[in-house]
Amino acid sequence: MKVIYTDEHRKHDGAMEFLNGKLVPMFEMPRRMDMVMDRVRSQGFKEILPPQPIGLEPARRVHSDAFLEFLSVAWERWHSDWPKTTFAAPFTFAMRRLGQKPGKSAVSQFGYWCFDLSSPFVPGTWDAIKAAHDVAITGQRLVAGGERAVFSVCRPPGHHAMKDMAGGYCYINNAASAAQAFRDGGAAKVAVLDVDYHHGNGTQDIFYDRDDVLFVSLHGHPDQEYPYFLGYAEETGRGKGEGFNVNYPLPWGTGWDSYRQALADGIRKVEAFKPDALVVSLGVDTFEADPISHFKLKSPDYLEMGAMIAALNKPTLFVMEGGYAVEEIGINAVNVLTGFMNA
Ligand code: OKP
Ligand code: ZN
Repeated sequence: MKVIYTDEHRKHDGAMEFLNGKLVPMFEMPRRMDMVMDRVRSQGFKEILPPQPIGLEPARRVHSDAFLEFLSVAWERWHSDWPKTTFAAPFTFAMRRLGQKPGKSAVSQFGYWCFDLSSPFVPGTWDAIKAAHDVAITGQRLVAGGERAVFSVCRPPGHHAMKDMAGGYCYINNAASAAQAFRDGGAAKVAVLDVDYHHGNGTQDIFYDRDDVLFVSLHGHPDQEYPYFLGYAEETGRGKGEGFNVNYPLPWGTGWDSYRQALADGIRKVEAFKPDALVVSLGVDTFEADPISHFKLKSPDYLEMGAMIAALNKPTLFVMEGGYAVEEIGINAVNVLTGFMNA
């Protein structure tokens, strides 16, 4: 399996985040991808390729122009208002239903284009965002060109990024952009299977009205877990998209036995949809030792997960999302790929 990777992600290092009433060092850190790539190399993956300079055109198909414009100038805007700071995040959030528009100040713009406090900007953030998207679409093009499967080592992650909002460590939705790129490249139907511990609210948002992209997500129940407002089983799609959004909210403490049953059900839904391509939002924060999550998967379970995904027998793009047990993130993520390849 080819692996797409670049060191550009290192430029994004967000320092601190709020977690349950405390300001703590950010869990989403560059070392995560070092651990993934160490494992990729030690497990003998030979073809590690840099991304092509794809640019933002694919992202424009799933995000608004004004939102992408914000991301591209967010750090400069912040820096000109607050030159003595090295970290940008909102203070307040726009109530868009009242029709507000973003104001001129950086604070106003951050509050308009972000839905939470966990997508900070530092000087290199935009470069890392663009690189992660290039990594995703480079992988997508290889799969569209005939590769059985490719692993796009994206950082920052993407599945919380909505059409016009950043949040949850995410800015551009790499998996959604890749799914759309499959469509634009001629695939009639694409499925996105999101196995990250957190609900892929951004991907759901982007495809909610559509019947050409099936979104299936397994995640911590929103009554208990981030992002708290979305991810319920009742969210099944809207308009012609009705029936093409499938959520499996699972309680804290979920282990492989019940996870496997939900995954098998989700995989049956993907199979029935008969997609031409599959995008996997690959988060391994379902791991028992993950510091911000509450599922109980063990490292060997990820081998079985990979084998179950392989049984779909679809051209498959793996897009890296979450996973914060840094010492084991490489083992767990690469176990999915190994299980897939050995199936
Ligand atoms: C990103 B991904 C909860 C704080 C949550 C954001 C979590 C984003 C997860 N008190 N912080 O889906 O792995
Ligand atoms: Zn997650």
